[in-house]
Formats: sequence, C-alpha cells, structure tokens
Amino acid sequence: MERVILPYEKRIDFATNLVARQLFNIMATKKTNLCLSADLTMTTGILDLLEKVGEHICMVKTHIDIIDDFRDDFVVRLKQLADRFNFLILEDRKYADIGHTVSLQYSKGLYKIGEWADCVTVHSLPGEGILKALNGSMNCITKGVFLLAEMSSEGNLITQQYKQETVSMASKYANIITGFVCQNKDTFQNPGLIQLTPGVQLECSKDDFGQIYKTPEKVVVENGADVIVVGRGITAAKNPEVQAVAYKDALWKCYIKRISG
Ligand code: 5BU
Repeated sequence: MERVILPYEKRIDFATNLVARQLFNIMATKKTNLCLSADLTMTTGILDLLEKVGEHICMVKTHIDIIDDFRDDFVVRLKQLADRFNFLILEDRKYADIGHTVSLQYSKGLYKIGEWADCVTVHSLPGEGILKALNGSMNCITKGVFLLAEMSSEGNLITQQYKQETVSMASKYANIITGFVCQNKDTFQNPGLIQLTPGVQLECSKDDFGQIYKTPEKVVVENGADVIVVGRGITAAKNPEVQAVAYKDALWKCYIKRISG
C-alpha cells in the first residue's frame, strides 16, 4: 500500500529502526507531526521555549554548535523535557566526512552527541563508510539516522541520480535508518521510513539566503511529508506558543486529509 495514505500507527510494524517506531508512536499518540527547529543561541531560550511548546511537538531539532553558552547540564535538562513531554531529539549535525572521523565527531568532543541525541542527520556524499561507522557507534543502542536525500535550499547540487543512490545506500543499514530528509514523496516508498521535510511556513516565501518555504498543504498533502520541521515560523513569532499550536493544527489537518484520500 502507498506509504502516504497509511496512518502513522499502521506504519509502526514496517519500521526496522527503533527510533522510527518511537516517532510513529509519539505522533499517533500526541496527534502531532510538528518538529520544532529550536535554532536559538542561548540555552535558556531553548529550554524556556520547550517548556511552552513541548506538549505540541513530536520532536525537537537542534544545532548544538550554534549555542553560545553550552554546558553539559543543558543536555541533561533537554533530556528531562523530552521525557516529560514525550518528544524525541534530532541533532541536525549533517555529518559529511569519512567514517572514522564521523564516529569521533559522533561520540567525542565537547558535545558527545551520541550520548543524548535520539537521531542525527547525515549526508550520503562520502559513501557508505559513513553509515558503517555510525552503525558501529550506535550498535545495540536505540539511535537513528535521517539521511539527506534532498535539500530545501535554492540551487543545491543534489541530482536525481544522487537522490536515488542515497536511497539505495540506506537499504543496507535498515536498522539505523529512521528516514530521509527530503522534499518529495517519490523519493522512497518504504512505509517503515519517515519523510522529514524542512522549509515550511504558513505562507510560501523565501529568506535572504536561498531557503525556500512551502505551505503545510503543499508539503504534507502533495509532497508526502511525515514529520515537518518549522524553525523561524515559530521561533521568530511574537507569541511562539500560539504559533506552535497554529502549525500543529494546520499540519495535523493536512495529514488527516492525506490519509483520508
Ligand atoms: P527555518 O527557520 O524554518 O528556515 O529552519 C529550518 C531548519 O531546517 C534549519 O535548522 C536548517 O538547518 C534545517 N534544514 C533546512 O532548512 N533545509 C534542509 O534541506 C535541511 C535542513 Br537538510
């Protein structure tokens, strides 16, 4: 059956990665497919925002390296919020190096991402060694990878062939692949994988650096997005909490419309 018309709860059993199972479960239970991109540079800003919107999201996406006042207790508090409100943590690290270096970047250094992130984003550009290395680092732990098959930005260099080869590369590492970051529903068919789509605002627009925004209707109903990433649409709003609810409602309505055929 076509992936985009199956409800999240029916896709749980197709998932080969445990994080994908958890995420389908959270979305079905909390009735939200909103992922907040918490791109703020102070830890209090991020934690305060999550206190307010935690109940409305299925996942938070972080860029840990943009934080000015990072300390280890930030991730402890982030984890506590994730447990309290039942959402997952995606570190948008976009790994893109040789496997050995990536395994060090994943587990060592200031951020020790592997200790607290449920899942991470990864480029397929270096070849499958990057997945082999992460597979080793994630061995026996409930962790996941969102592989970049497409980007939202204008003029990006990803071709149709690159996209197809990215998707076939993932099939060998089914236990760690949570899904793909992509813009179109024809990117992959497997109902056990999750389509994560960034570049979303309530109205079509662009920013000054090539980011292209599409509407909830476009990305969910037409383009098959399962988890929808919203950053500045919420963080730059006058009242982020009110705006998070507006996005949650709009995105869920589109999902219901899609699965209702
Ligand atoms: P925005 O404020 O909604 O534009 O934030 C979008 C976020 O998603 C931001 O953190 C980007 O790094 C991230 N992103 C993206 O915008 N487009 C992509 O193709 C990928 C990630 Br991959």
